[in-house]
This record gives sequence, C-alpha cells and structure tokens, in this order.
Amino acid sequence: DAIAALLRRFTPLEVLNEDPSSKTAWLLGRIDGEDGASASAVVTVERPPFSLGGAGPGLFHGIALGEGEQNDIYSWATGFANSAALGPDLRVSVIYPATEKHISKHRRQQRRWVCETPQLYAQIVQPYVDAQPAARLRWVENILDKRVEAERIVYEDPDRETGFVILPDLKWDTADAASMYLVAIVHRRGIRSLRDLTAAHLPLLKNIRAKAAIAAQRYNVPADALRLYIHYQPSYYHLHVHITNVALESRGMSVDRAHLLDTVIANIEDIAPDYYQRATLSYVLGADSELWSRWTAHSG
Ligand code: M7G
Repeated sequence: DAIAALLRRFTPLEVLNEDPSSKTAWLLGRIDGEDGASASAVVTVERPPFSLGGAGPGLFHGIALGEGEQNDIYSWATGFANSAALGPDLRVSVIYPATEKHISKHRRQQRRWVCETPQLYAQIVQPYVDAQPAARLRWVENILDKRVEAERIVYEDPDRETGFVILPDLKWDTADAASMYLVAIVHRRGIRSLRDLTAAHLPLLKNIRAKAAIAAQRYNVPADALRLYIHYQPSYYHLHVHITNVALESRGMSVDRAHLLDTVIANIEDIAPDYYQRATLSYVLGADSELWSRWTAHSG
C-alpha cells in the first residue's frame, strides 16, 4: 500500500526525538520521489497499546525470545511475539514532503514559557497568525469538504455557524477506547484560535460539548470520562477541540497549552463576553520555533 511503499524508500538521517514513556520516536529522513528528486520526511514510529480483546489459547504460539533470565519463580526476556492476537506491533505516521516547520516542531528542543498580554498578542502573535500559509490548513479543508477521511467522520452537525465534524485524531488508531482521541473541527472558517472566541461563539462551543458525548458513545466512553480542550497556541489556526478519554495521559493535555472547554465556556458566559480578548495567556514554546524567534526579536 501507499504508506509502506513510501517507507521502503525512506533513508533516515536524524533521530529528531525519542520518548521512552510513550514508546515513540521521530525520525527525519529523505524519500526519493517518482521524478527522482528527494524531499524531507518526518516519520513517527510508535509501539501501539495491546488490544487483547480476542486473545485465546494460541496467544504465544509464535513467540521467539532471547535467553532471558530466571531467578526462583521469576523469569523475564525480550523478543518478538509474532502474534496476531496481540494486535499490530507498530504504528507509523509520515509527513511527506515535510517543511522546516514540521521538522523543527518534532525535533527535541528547549521549551520556554511566554506570558501573552493582549498588547503582546497584537504586536507579536497576530502578525504571525496572519502570515500562516493557507496550505497549512489544507488537511482541514480536505476533511470539511469530505475529500479525505470522509468515511472516518463519526459525527457531523452541518450548520455553517454552529456545526462541526468529529473524527478520530491521526494520533489514534481507534483500536482501544482507553486511548480514545477524537478531534472536533468547526465548519465556520476564520476562528483562528482561543483569542478569537467571544459570546457569539457560545452556541458553537456548547454544541461541541453536547455532541462530543454522543460521538464518544460509539466507543463506549461515557460523557463524564471525556477531556475536552483547546490548545493555545495551536499548531493549526482553524478552531478545533481535542476530545480524549480521561484515562489517556500525554503532554498535549498539560497546562503547557491545554484550556478546558468547560472553563472556556464558563469564562465567556459568566465572567466576560470578551474574556479571551482581555486575558493574559501563558504557554510554552519550543525554542527553535518561529513564534519564539518573533518573541525574542520583539524583546531584544
Ligand atoms: P493542535 O492543537 O492544532 O496542534 O491540534 P498539535 O498537533 O500541536 O496538538 C491539531 C490536532 O489535529 C492534533 O491532535 C493532530 O494530531 C491532529 N491532526 C493533524 N493532522 C494533520 C491531521 C489529519 O490530517 N487528520 C486528522 N484526523 N487529525 C490530524
């Protein structure tokens, strides 16, 4: 298939990052195109969680292990399960051709807090957001126009103002509900981030909150086991809400960037309709990111 054919032509150049706890590595390499020219590719390799639902007596029939160790009643070894019942042993995703932005986003880098007042938003961040090339949202437009991933949509409200689609995030293979990760992408164009949200968007935000619960029912994840949040800064400046199983833990859910949808709604509804135009927002940036270099250029 297409991804395997791409990966067979992949020549690794650099390990951009590794995370033992999530058993994930990010590789930079080159892939030769059909025309002979080669371009950068970022490949993410990950060991997926076990899906032991169908495990039966033959579970370990294909197993091939090294010598291992034994001490009294305890023994351990590493090797290859070669067992379909354990589920796939590799999950990969490929960005090709990858831009410098993709590469620097995935490369291990120092991380820095910034504290963004409305004035600094106007001076530093808004010009950066305005300068984002439209091509960065092509994958979003593909989903909203049903050109790509249409069969993966698990819920849609087609209303132009208050509607959205919900589908599995590319980080989730849909095999196990414990790591459920969906994303709601709004139909309305032009809401770039949390900073743009006002009371006018409350019907949209509440609609997402209500319908996320319906979408998650398909995976038997109850409404009170959902974590709904918005990233600030996001990677993509078209409003979307992350919908995850509360059992799942990862850095994207931390205070570095995550704003709970419930809190966002309450701040706008109960505190001020222009809460997010007046708020000071703190977040972490990679020290190699373009936005961080705009911050340092501004202060220096
Ligand atoms: P974000 O908060 O803008 O940035 O979220 P982050 O990636 O730094 O968290 C964008 C979300 O969309 C992420 O959770 C991505 O994994 C997900 N995502 C990105 N792309 C390119 C795709 C895609 O093509 N399809 C799907 N289904 N999800 C994607």
